[in-house]
Amino acid sequence: MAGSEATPRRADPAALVERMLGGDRLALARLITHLENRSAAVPAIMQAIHARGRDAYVVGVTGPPGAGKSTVVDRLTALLRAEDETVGIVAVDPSSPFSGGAVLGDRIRMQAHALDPGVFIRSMATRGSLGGLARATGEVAKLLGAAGYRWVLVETVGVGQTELDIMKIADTTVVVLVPESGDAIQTMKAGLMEVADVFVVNKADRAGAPALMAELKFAAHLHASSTASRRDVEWETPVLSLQAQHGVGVPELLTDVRRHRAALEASGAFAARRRERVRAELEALLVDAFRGRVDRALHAGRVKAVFDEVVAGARDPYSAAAAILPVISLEPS
Ligand SMILES: Nc1nc2c(ncn2[C@@H]2O[C@H](COP(=O)(O)OP(=O)(O)O)[C@@H](O)[C@H]2O)c(=O)[nH]1
Ligand SMILES: [Mg+2]
Repeated sequence: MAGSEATPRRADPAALVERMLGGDRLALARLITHLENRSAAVPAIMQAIHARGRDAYVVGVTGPPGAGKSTVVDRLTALLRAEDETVGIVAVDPSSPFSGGAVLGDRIRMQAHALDPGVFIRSMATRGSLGGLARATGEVAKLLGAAGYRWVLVETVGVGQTELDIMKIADTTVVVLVPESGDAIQTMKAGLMEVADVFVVNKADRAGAPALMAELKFAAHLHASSTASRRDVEWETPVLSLQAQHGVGVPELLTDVRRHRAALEASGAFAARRRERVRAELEALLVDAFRGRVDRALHAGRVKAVFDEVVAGARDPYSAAAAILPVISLEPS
């Protein structure tokens, strides 16, 4: 078969990881594609990069479409690069079936950074489940850390539950709002308060910005005092005024992100949260593996027979579940 010599090497995840660690951007892009597509190589990739142990600091940037998230990410990247920090950017669009489509405009705007070896930009869209997208995004952030990027900026579109789930992978989450986003805020307020470490009111040149800032400050203060006793870090979400397009307020934003990082590290919350994330990741993998076994078992053999009995009303679901559990175990079958 033509090209058969090259194929094994290209497909070998360990070889791709080696190339990526040597600074090969194409290898990094291919590895991300594996993660995005949830290919069979994912476990081998994650195992190969695990030993590297380098983690990036992950900053999530979320908010409604058009709020200025990409502009904020672009400006933050410029500031970080001026300090010689390296930056990986992941733009996640759960609504787009095509990777890249929805963020084409961003790509064009990001062109200056795209030529910079200290910046890696990638857009991701959903393949299958949205839970899968959150997992893939977390793994891509790890991969970028292993590749040597010190900061990972994750942009997600929207303020729905999916975006909030994706934001769980971030160490610091920046929520970008604009005076026009009033309605979205009202419906998502509780969720936003939970997830936001820094609020940004962008397009502060527009009418309504001061009122929105006052409202957010009040809500952030209430939230901080009502949750004070059960929080792992002393932190009241600041509310910043920005004109991202002109870079106004962006240095202050970076300062607050770093202040939040310092607060997390000082309180021990940073390490505790990362441990909790790893625990949750393992649990999710096990639950998925078990669900896969259950699904397969439903369609054949003894287990299918028990299901059929329950469906026919010949047996109750509780005794059936108790009978099936020992059959479907996590031991190799
Ligand atoms: N008036 C005004 N427009 C801005 C500001 N920041 C960004 N924009 C514009 O808002 C539009 C949407 O920005 P973008 O960063 O793509 O938003 P995203 O969809 O949240 O990523 C673009 O045309 C930006 O140039 C700002 O501070 N003031
Ligand atoms: Mg954008």
